[in-house]
Amino acid sequence: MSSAPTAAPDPLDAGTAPRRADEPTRHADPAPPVLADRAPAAPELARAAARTAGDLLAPPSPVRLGDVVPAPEQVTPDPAADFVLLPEAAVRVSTDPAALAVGEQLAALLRPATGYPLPVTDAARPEPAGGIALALDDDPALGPEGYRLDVTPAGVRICAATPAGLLHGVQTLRQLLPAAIENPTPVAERWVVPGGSITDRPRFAYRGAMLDVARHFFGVDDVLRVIDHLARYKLNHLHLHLTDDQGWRIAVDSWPRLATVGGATAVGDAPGGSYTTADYRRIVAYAAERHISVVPEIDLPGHTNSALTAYPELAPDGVAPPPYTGTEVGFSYVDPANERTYDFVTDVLGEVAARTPGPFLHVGGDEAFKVKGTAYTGFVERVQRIVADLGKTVVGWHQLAPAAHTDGRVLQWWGTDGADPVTADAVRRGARLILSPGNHAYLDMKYAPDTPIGHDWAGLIDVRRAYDWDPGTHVAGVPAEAVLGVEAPLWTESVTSLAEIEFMLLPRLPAVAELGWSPRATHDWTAFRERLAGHGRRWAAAGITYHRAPEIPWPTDEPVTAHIPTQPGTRTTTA
Ligand code: TNX
Repeated sequence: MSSAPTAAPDPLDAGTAPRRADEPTRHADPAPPVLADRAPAAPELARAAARTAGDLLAPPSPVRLGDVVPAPEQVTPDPAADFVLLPEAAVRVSTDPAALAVGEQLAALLRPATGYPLPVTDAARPEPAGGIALALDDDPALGPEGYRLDVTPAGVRICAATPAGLLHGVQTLRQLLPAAIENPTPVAERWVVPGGSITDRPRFAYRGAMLDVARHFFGVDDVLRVIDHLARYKLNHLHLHLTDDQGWRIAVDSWPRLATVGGATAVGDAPGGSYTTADYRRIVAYAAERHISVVPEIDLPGHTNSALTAYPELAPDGVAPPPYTGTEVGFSYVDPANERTYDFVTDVLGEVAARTPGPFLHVGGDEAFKVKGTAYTGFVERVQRIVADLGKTVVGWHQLAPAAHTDGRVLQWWGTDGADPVTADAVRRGARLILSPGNHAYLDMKYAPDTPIGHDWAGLIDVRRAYDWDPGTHVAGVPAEAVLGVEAPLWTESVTSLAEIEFMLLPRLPAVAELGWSPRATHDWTAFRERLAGHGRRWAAAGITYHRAPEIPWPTDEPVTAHIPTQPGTRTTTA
């Protein structure tokens, strides 16, 4: 740059050092945290001088303020107000245990790569003071999950009405730092945050992802890592598909053989497994710290072969079927004409509800091909009442639609054709929808014909297809007000490892997350693919696997560390 100084400024002459011609005067007072009632000590002077020298030579932030996924509601950049995080910075937080927990999470996210101590302190009115302030204030305009982020040379301030809003602001701040912030060990980097303000809040209340832990079992640590990915993109629900023909994955004290017998198998020859009560509580608590609610699914009345192997009394013929490790669907069911089935449902849902702080219980209801007509709707109506009696809100796949309405009921729509009069009718009777269109949001679909794992029954889903739909208008006759939100399900017939989970989630999960969070006015494929491109570098730095989808302009300097599965994980064919 022609205006760059030819001689290094005198580091101890902060006040008179020459400025670059393009350097605004904003840094004239870099506001070091100097106490007013005493003369600054030599180390403070040296730090202030070094900071000024650094500013004079510094390039602007490599990230623009709007480079955030999901796109924020309102972004006002101020290129004259970049902030640089320095080693002595602290995280100051409102005096509130949940807000302090968010402050601790922020510090834990920033410490590894910066190597800075980043102490977390509480204050009645936290001020940035050369660091980061997280302030709870009850600006009603931000709503239960919104936040405001202000970046000035003096520091970063995130305000929200709730700890959840603060955490969303933290995730935004994380994306505004250079990608090296994701490194697990310290790196030499100028930790600059682009100046300006963001005001942000979600379009939809429910933003989720589903992990099928029944077809293949994934241990607690894998689930916690998936929760981290959800939190990064401001999702607030993790739906766990806990039971299916191939395995029962949650311990139930009153029906112990469900886990010990029903949990022993998985698709193909893969090992089975199930979560103990303590495991499940760990998942729920880890999610709750990230303001994510777990939605447990017990799939009924179909998809129950594993339960029938454990308790043949629930089978229509009373005979235990052989364990099932294939991937066909629709053949198994608990007997809707047997009262013992309702004891089973009441006990299982009761135990799961007692361990689940969130409001929702998911009861499946899909592909029960052998339970038809009034046998099916009668069963569903009884199950809906059981859930209501437990004080929970029932969620089910949209096959529940023909059953009678019950207060608050939520249908998860996984259709591929937005003309669905049966679902639209259930909405007219009061149901709300979670949208998971099979041909846009199903993350078990292949990206392209040569994707080594995944299905294609709902078509191929590249990143653009995951992004290009509008939850507010997708199902005919369903107004946006009836849409609770969106969810991206990952079925795991062909997915066998954490790396494969990540390969299918990334980069499509952020696309669905943006549909759930961002105002429709920000929807723009060209802008999205450019914003998303910078995330490859972040995932690589964090050791996260992702698919280098060809339609995303990934930076070419990025090290390609991503693992791409080469072994097709599917060991059997899918229906
Ligand atoms: C349909 S979607 C299913 C699942 C399969 C999935 C595979 C739904 C509610 N049921 O049982 O795993 O397709 O894509």
